[in-house]
Amino acid sequence: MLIGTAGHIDHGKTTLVRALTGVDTDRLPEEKRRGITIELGYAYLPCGAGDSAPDQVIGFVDVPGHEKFVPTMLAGASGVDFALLVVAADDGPMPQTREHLQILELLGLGRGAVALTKADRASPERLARVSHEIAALLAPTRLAGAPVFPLSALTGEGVAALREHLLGIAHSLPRPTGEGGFRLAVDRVFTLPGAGTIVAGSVHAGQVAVGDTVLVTPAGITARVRSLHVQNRKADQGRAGQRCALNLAGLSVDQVKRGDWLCGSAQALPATRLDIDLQLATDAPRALAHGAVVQIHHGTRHLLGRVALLDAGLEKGGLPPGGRSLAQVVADAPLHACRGDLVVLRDGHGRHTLGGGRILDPFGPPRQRRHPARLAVLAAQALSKPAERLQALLEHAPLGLDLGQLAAAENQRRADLLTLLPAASCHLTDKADWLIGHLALTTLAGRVTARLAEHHAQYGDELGLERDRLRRMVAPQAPAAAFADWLEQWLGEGLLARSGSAWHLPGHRVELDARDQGLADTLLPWLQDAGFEPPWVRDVATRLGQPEALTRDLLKRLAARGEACQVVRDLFYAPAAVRRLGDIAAELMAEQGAIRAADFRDRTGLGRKRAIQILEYFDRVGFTRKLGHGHAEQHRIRGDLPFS
Ligand SMILES: Nc1nc2c(ncn2[C@@H]2O[C@H](COP(=O)(O)OP(=O)(O)OP(=O)(O)O)[C@@H](O)[C@H]2O)c(=O)[nH]1
Ligand SMILES: [Mg+2]
Repeated sequence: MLIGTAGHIDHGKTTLVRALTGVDTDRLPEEKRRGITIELGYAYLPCGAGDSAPDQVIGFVDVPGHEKFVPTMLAGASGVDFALLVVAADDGPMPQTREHLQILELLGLGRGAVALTKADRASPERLARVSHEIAALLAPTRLAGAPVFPLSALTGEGVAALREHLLGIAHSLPRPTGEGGFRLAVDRVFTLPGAGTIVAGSVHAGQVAVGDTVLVTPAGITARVRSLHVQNRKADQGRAGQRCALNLAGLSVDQVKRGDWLCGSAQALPATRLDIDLQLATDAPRALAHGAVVQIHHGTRHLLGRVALLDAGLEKGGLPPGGRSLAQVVADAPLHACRGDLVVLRDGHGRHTLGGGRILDPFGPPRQRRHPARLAVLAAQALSKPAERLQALLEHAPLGLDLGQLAAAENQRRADLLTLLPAASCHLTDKADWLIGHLALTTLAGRVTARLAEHHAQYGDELGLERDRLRRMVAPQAPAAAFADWLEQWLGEGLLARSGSAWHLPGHRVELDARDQGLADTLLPWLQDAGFEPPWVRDVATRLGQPEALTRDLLKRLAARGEACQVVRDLFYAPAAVRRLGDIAAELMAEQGAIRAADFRDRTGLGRKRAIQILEYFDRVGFTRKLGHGHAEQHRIRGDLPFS
C-alpha cells in the first residue's frame, strides 16, 4: 500500500511520518534550515515482524504543504492508493487543507484517514469542534466518513492507534493484480556510485522484473532493468501499487526526469490531445473560458496547454464553476497517457486548482472534435467494461480503428484486446494493424461497388479505377494498406474484379471491336519483344499503317484492359516488362533500403531520363513513394505492382 500525506503547511505531515516510521523525510539542507518540506519524501513501514516481503511494507510519500509547491504535491499524490490528510488541531482546516482535499478528490482517491495533529495544543472541546469541521469538509467527497485520529506527534499520544489502523488497512487491501502493460510514473532520478542510474516512482499498472527492457516515454529511449528495489527492499519483480526503484543499464541520468514514464513495451505512443470528461470545481475562481491556458497535471508531469470545450453552447460564456463538459486538453508537448488516467487542471499561472477529469481518449482528433459522430465515440469511450467499450467503438468507426493506437490507449497488448471482441464481429488487417467491424466493412463494400458502377456508366471506355484513386473517392481517411486488403477480400468474394491496375465490377470490360482486336493482336507482340525499350506511339502507328491518334486511343484502351502500361503519354510498355522492372526496384530496396534513380538506371541499363519516368510511373500506381528532393531524392516500396 502507498500512502500519501496531504494538508496545509506546518500542520505536521513530516513529523507524523517520522513518528510512524522513524524516518525523517526532510533530507535537503534547505528543508532543514527553513523547517518546511520542499521535495517529496519517502519512508517505509514494515507490516510484519523482521524482514518483511515488499508486499508487507507500507510506503509513505510525504508532500509539501506550501501553496507554491502544489505541483510537487500533485506529483506525489498521483500514484498513491490511500490518503493521510493532516490537519493541525490549533489551526483547523486551512486553504491547502481544502486544495489538497480537492486534488485527492480529482485524483479519485476514495481511501483515507485524517490525522488531527498537535492535539497536545488543543482542548477536548476544540478537538471535537475541528473534527466536526473536517467531517463536514469530507462529506461531499469520496473520503466522506474517513476516520479522524486526534494525536500528538510530539508526545506520541494517539500515534499508535493510527499506525494500527493503517496496518489493518494494508492487510485487508486486495493485492493488485498487475494487469495491463507496465507503467511507472517517474518521480526521482539519481546516480548511485557503482550502480549507475536509478529511476524511481509508483507503478500504476502491470509489472516489471529484472532483465526487462523498459521504454522511457515520451523520449522513446529504451533501457534494461539491471536490478530493482520494491518498497525499499531488493526484489526480482515489482507490480502495480508499489514504489519501485530501477537500476537501468544503458541510460544516463540526463535522459530521464520526473514527469516521464517508464513503460513495458513499444505499445506506448506519445499524445498531445487528451479528450476528457471535465469537471470544474465548485469553488473555481471563475468560469473556464474556451481556449483558456492551463497547467495540465498528469502522473508526475505538469505542462502548459489549452482547453477546448466540446459543448458548443459553452463557447461564449465558458464552463461555470461546478459545471461539467467534455473537453479536449491540448498539451504544449507530447506526453504518455492512457484512457482512464486522471488529469488535474490548474490555471495558467499555477495559482488555483480548477478541476480535472478522466481521460476518455488520449488521441483526440485535431479537427471535427465536437462533431456528433465524434461525441458518440466519446460516449463509447466512457463505457467502463472493456468488451462493451471496444464493441461500441467499433460500431462508431465507419472506416475502422487503428489497433496499435487502441492498444496504446488501453495499455493492453493487441492480442489481449482482440480476445475481448467476438471474432465474427470484426475484420483485422494485419499489414495495416487496422480493425474494422463487419457491418462497417459491408457498408464500405456497398459504397465501393456503387462508385464503380457510376464510373462505368460515365466512362465506358475506361476499364475502372486505380486502387488509390478509388480509395480517395470512397474512403480517403482509411489507410492505403487496409484499403488494399479490403479490395483483395472483395476480389476473393467475387464482388470486384481487377484487370491490370484497374479495379472494376465483374463483367465490366472495355470492348474492342473486331478491327481493333486485329490491330491489338498485331501490336502487342511488338511491345513484348521490345522489353525495356518499347517503340513510341508514332513508330507503332507508322509500322501499323494507322493514324497516330487512332493508335494512341487503341493503346489507351489496351492499357485500360491491363494489356499495356502507359508509362508516359506516348510510351506504352508490356506488363511483363514492367513486372521485371518492378523486380529490379524490389532488389534495390532489399539491398539498400531505398531506390535511387542512378542505381535503378545502372541496374536496368536504361537511360537516366527513362529510369526516372519508370520510377514516376511506379509512384503513380502506388508501387513506390518518392521521398526527399534533388540529390536526396529516392523512392521506397509501399505497395504491390498493380498486376495480378
Ligand atoms: N506541538 C506539536 N507540534 C507539532 C506536532 N506535529 C508537528 N509539530 C511541529 O509543527 C512544525 C511543523 O511540522 P512539519 O512536520 O514540518 O509540518 P509539515 O506539515 O510537514 O510542513 P510542510 O511539509 O512544510 O507542509 C514543526 O515545528 C513540528 O515540530 C504535534 O503533534 N504537536
Ligand atoms: Mg513536511
